[in-house]
Amino acid sequence: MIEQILKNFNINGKLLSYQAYGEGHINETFLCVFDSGEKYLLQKINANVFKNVPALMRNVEFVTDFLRTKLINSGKDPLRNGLTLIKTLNGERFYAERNDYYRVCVFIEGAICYQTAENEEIFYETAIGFGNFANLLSDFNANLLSDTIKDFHDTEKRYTAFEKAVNEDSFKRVKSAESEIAFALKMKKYAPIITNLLKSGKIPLRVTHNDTKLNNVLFDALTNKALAVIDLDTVMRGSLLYDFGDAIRSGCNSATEDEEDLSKVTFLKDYYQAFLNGYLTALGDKITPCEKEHLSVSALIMTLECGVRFLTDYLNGDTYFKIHKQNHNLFRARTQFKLVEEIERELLCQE
Ligand code: ADP
Ligand code: GN1
Ligand code: MG
Repeated sequence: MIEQILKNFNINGKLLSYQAYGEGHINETFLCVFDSGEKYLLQKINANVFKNVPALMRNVEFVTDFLRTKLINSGKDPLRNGLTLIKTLNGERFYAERNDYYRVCVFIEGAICYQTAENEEIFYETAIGFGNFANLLSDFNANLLSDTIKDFHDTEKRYTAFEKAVNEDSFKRVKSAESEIAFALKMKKYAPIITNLLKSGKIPLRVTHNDTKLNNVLFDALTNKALAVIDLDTVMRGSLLYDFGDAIRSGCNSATEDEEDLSKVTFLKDYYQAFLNGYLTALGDKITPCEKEHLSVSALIMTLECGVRFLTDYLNGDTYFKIHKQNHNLFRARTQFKLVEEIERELLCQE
């Protein structure tokens, strides 16, 4: 099956082996090794999540082409410092079969990615990676990009979907998540902050990554320096606060996103400071005073939003995020809410 799909792409040689790869929650990813020694990643794009795959792949191509020129101009290796798409034999960006969509990119060798930040230096480097990414895209024409997921980080709309899931209770799971639901509702006051700043023009709409979790940066395995920002499916117009807040959500957690023992989950304030330093260094003067002022609250909002999304998916019967065990989305929601509590106490109460 995988072999047949790969035959549609512009790759020389014979497939030797393939294996499922990575820990993403959305796409299905396979590492494919050819007899030439070349390695590629084949991804089945999640068409349940991304409703318009052709538009998504156009975005990815726009962005990777734009970044490639910049990388070459600054003397970097575009094959290692960015994603490189392989086209199909027909020159298309993806291959479609029935309602399934596949794409292939060059596998970046000698790279690692982290599921949790092992130390502050790694998280500082993550900030350099995402900060440089934002900086490089700061003169990219945002109007070229389609919204791959409408209202992706509109936290208020995420609450609307959550409250609908609670009211419908289609899977009779509300009872088992009463305290999490109550917590989410208590925190609802934070939901409109970023959306209102954008609506009133107090902060700009930019081209942002929108999924700045730790495992979406590849590191050079030898130097441990940030190598490439990957997972470009959600690159579209957004706020810098989305990217900052979501990175803090994923990297300042002392445990994994799905840790069941909440006593292991704490918000790492030193890591927050390390990320902040790296992000501000990489962005230079590209950040506005109003954005800067809202960085700490964005950490709370993005963590809350993610928790609400996990909880909504739990209530809706786990149709969005891949799950690997029973109650997986509920466990994920709990870690996010524990972090929210701590972020509020550690970052916001003293302001
Ligand atoms: P998802 O949307 O499911 O998170 P990603 O595009 O992030 O999918 O890919 C999943 C994982 O595959 C990443 O976390 C990373 O470990 C690995 N990966 C993705 N692209 C590459 C690449 N070009 N080279 C090496 N590893 C990659
Ligand atoms: C998903 O694709 P992945 O695993 O990098 C999700 C993010 C969530 C994240 C939570 C397109 O990211 O929005 O923050 O899971 N991506 C999409 O781990 O919904
Ligand atoms: Mg990913």
